[in-house]
Amino acid sequence: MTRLIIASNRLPVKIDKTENGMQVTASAGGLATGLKSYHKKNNSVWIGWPGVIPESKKEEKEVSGLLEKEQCLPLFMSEELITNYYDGFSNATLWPLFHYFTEFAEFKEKHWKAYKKVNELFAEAIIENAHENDSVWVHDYQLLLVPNLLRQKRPDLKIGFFLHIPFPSYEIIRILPWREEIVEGLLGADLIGFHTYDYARHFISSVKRLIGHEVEFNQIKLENRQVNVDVFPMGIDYKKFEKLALEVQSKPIQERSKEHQDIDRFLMSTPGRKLILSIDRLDYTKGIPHRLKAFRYFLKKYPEYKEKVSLIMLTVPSRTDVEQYQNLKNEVDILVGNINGEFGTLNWNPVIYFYRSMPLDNLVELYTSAEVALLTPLRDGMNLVAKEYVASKVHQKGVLVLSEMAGASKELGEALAVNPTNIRQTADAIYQALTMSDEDRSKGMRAMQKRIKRYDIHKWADEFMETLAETIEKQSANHARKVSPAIKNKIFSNFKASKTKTIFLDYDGTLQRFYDNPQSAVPDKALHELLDKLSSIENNRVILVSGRDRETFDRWFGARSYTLIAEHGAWIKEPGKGWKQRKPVHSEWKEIILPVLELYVDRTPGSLIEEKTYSLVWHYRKADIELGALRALELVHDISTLISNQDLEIMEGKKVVEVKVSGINKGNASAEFLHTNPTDFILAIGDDWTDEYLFRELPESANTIKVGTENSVAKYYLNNYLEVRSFLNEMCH
Ligand code: GDG
Repeated sequence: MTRLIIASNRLPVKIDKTENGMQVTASAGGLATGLKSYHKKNNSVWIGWPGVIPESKKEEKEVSGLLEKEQCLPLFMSEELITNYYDGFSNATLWPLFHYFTEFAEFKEKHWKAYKKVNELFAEAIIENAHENDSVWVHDYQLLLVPNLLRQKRPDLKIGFFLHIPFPSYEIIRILPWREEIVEGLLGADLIGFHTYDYARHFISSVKRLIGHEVEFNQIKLENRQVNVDVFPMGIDYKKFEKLALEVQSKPIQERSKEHQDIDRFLMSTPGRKLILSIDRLDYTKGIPHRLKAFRYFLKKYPEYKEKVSLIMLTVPSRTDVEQYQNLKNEVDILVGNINGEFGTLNWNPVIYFYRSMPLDNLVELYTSAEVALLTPLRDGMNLVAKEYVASKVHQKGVLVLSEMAGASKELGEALAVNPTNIRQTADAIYQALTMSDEDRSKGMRAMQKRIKRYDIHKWADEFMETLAETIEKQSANHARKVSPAIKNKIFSNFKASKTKTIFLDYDGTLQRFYDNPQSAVPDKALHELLDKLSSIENNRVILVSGRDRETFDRWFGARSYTLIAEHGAWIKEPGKGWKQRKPVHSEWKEIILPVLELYVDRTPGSLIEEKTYSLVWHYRKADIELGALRALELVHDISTLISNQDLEIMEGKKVVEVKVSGINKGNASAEFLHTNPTDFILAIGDDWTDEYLFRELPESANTIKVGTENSVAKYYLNNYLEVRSFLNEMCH
């Protein structure tokens, strides 16, 4: 049975060294609490840092022993590694950058080195524990390099990755000196999950722009496999919060916790008193100063709420050694002091401020008691607190004011959405929340509850794992078509045994790599030698079938002993003879189409026009990848209306749009050739969709090979032009 290995920076439990020895306690935070139950019920192992640095081998053993009971494996790190990898690269580089706080991001080589080192340690620990074909689920920004490190050494593993924080726009990620390594690191995974579609599309755009891979919908096409990118908005353990909320609310007042009784007393001391709640780690991404300013503005604008409303703010200490966090703490302390000083009375504090963490029960007491939750991060991957608040509002008596910059805002559409930097808007949203009718309040709450109850943490984890399994299944179905040694041997022995043989080969992308400028794709010496060798085999005909213009083809191959079919089948040249046209040319249409293409060249920097006898081609390989694709769509649309009454057609190839006289394609040119030159053996290799005409027209017995893993009618595939060359080289022997 295959197992699941989970890897994250922290384990779901942490070890504390106390006077009474080592203690195991649950880790706080969304990832740990969320995945814990999934981990327990499945046969999985969780690898991560245990939160302690053992001082001896004996202590290490003790920690490992304690964790074994929790199905956890510790990854120990030295103090120095933690400082540079965790405080350094993870929290002083990636965290600020990925949350758009570019001014806080540090770029230090020593941090990067430690980050690489720790990612290697994680990969090694996973590899040591992974059986063949196990699944591995890697989590979060501290381990971005792990997927590729695993892929290099253990391609048998099923590798999933989930990012819990935002993936920023390309304009941000491009700032990072190690941006390519980071993106390549992630591409080692089979499936990469994000909380929202925006993060997924930013990632895809970065892959296209930084590495240049092709993308089809949410599939990234690598040379030899595909990476699936998908959206899985993380949920919470809904039932747990619902149950706890019912429990704390149904307790008679005198049996409630001391903290809960304090809240009750506070609320009852003045008629109509209400609590607004916010909970977050004290982090600059959470927008705490903006929130306080909005609350101050609210008190100024709506003075009738004095002594009626308090903001209860639970801020959990976080990364306290880091300067920005210390500065933030000072700023928050001052703001809270100012507001309480300015507005407070003898029996009323406008802001009730806690700088510590609380047990879960107390957290739920706060959720159930607060009429409004005010969650206003400047950036937040998801924000689970928002969902926990909604789940805890079992009587629907609450309103959520939520920043539109939190991933959760995508699912919690009934919340009052605010731009957290807009102080006035946030203040008005607080007012709106406090004055909302019971009916509107419960309608909104019910709708949100229904949604997050269905897509809870269990569903989230199950869906991720199911998608990972499906991704692998698709990949293996695809692999079945890959030219394996057995398929190769079959083709080679047929080739040898056949009396007459014919090989159709496309040029660009099949025998040669793509160049930004198509004229640079000149055949190299090795390619000439290969083609000469192939065509010198007795009773073997080699035909190059390309979309290229005949002048270029003539220059490159005119003197060679093989047949050339140029311009998608418009021209044919037998060895030692001249070019023959397959259909009379008409070219009046070019006067109409050329100015349109020129307009597109002007509007798309980097693109260019190529003129052939039968066609006009707009190349956009050198243009911005997204602009090029967009303009190609527009161009096809514009031209379609222009050519409707003419004998023309549009072909979209790889980074080209070609307008050509219709009824001419690689397929009918090759069929015509075969008609006059019958053969016992056919091999055809091509990479783009113009080659599909060729594959389709050939008899069923033909050996058709597509270059690349896209859908094709070809029987088999090879990954790239290098594999094609080595396949053909082997065939010559
Ligand atoms: C990252 C992303 C994403 C908080 N204070 C206490 C406490 N908590 C619990 C909450 C909640 C969790 O911690 C916080 O989760 P968030 O999602 O709000 O924020 P991050 O810690 O920044 O998490 C975030 C998340 O990963 C998951 O993908 O949503 O965007 O930044 O569960 O209840 N728990 C207890 N005492 C506290 O004082 N017991």
